[in-house]
Amino acid sequence: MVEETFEAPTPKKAFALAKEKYGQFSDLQLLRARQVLNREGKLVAEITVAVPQSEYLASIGIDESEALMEEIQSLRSGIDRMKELAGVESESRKSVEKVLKLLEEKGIRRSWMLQKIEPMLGTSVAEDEQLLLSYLLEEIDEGLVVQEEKMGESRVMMMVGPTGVGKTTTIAKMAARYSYMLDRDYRVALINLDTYRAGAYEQLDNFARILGLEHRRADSVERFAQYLDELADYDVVLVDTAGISPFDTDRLIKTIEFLRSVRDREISTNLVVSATAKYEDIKEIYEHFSFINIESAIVTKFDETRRVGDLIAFLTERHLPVSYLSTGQRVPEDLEPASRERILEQFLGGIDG
Ligand SMILES: Nc1nc2c(ncn2[C@@H]2O[C@H](COP(=O)(O)OP(=O)(O)OP(=O)(O)O)[C@@H](O)[C@H]2O)c(=O)[nH]1
Ligand SMILES: [Mg+2]
Repeated sequence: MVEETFEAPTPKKAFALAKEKYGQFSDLQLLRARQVLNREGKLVAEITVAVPQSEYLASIGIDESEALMEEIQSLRSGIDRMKELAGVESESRKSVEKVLKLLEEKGIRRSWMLQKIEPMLGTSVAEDEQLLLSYLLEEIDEGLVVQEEKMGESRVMMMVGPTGVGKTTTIAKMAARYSYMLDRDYRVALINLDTYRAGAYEQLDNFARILGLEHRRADSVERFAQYLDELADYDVVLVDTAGISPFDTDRLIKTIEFLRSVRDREISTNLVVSATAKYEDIKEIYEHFSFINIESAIVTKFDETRRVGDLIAFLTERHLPVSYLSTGQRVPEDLEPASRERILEQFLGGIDG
């Protein structure tokens, strides 16, 4: 695939530009969408798409075999470089390999670890398995960022994420938590932007009724802005959104438009991810949502797996703060503010034994 980036005042317009140019291609994938400052310092929408290489080359009049030769050449030099590195045989290689393998099986990425242990190579740390393991675990510990629960300030919190991860359940838990489980009773209201799935509104509405919470359904950008205005006196406004798969560009753009429409109120956007997701999936999801300024990750289904290495690997590499852990289906009990100890404990289960 060949990538190209388009810039426009809004994501919709940027995607329209991509469609105009590549709409007739057999495949057009949206890879990334984000907000950037352009050369004039203006906030603009930037969208990166990918199209099939052969069609792209044909469209600009290049023979594919030439391009292929170039690629092979660059691969060759890469292999030569790897051979060189492999030649640097040392005492510590075996222990390094053993520790890398152990953590790799737990989900931590080899490339990340290699980068971290590079300064240790050739020192005594690299020759001692236990020391090396502790060193890497410390690096992981340091890389994990936890966001403290922010109470006491009026907030609008939006949950975004793929379908079925537990966005709505987490909102219900949070609504209860803020309403009556903390130091004081916070005024909580709910807004639902999920107008796609049948029953999405009702799922939360039953719960809102039991707790006596204000709950609104916003089916347009204007309504959303209006409701936020009307709910300005509330301590916490929780916004539920439709699940978006990484292939669903239209829904993503709609969610972004909702966010961009509100200028006078800051919205904290939280990416809801499942602890059971694989590294590549989390990465894809995160990149998909990168247009939106993600403030924190909320990790759900923490009860369903002990293998949280993929998640940890991603969080530490991106320094993405985790705010809450969802640890089961029970509302409201199964929600806790994130803690590094808790995440590491889950990760370490089984490593020592
Ligand atoms: N085991 C476990 N199940 C969970 C957790 N959080 C949510 N679930 C379950 O996951 C399922 C989907 O939850 P929802 O809250 O509807 O997910 P959603 O992200 O709102 O889904 P869409 O709106 O369809 O995108 C439900 O059966 C929840 O009970 C959790 O932490 N652990
Ligand atoms: Mg939902």
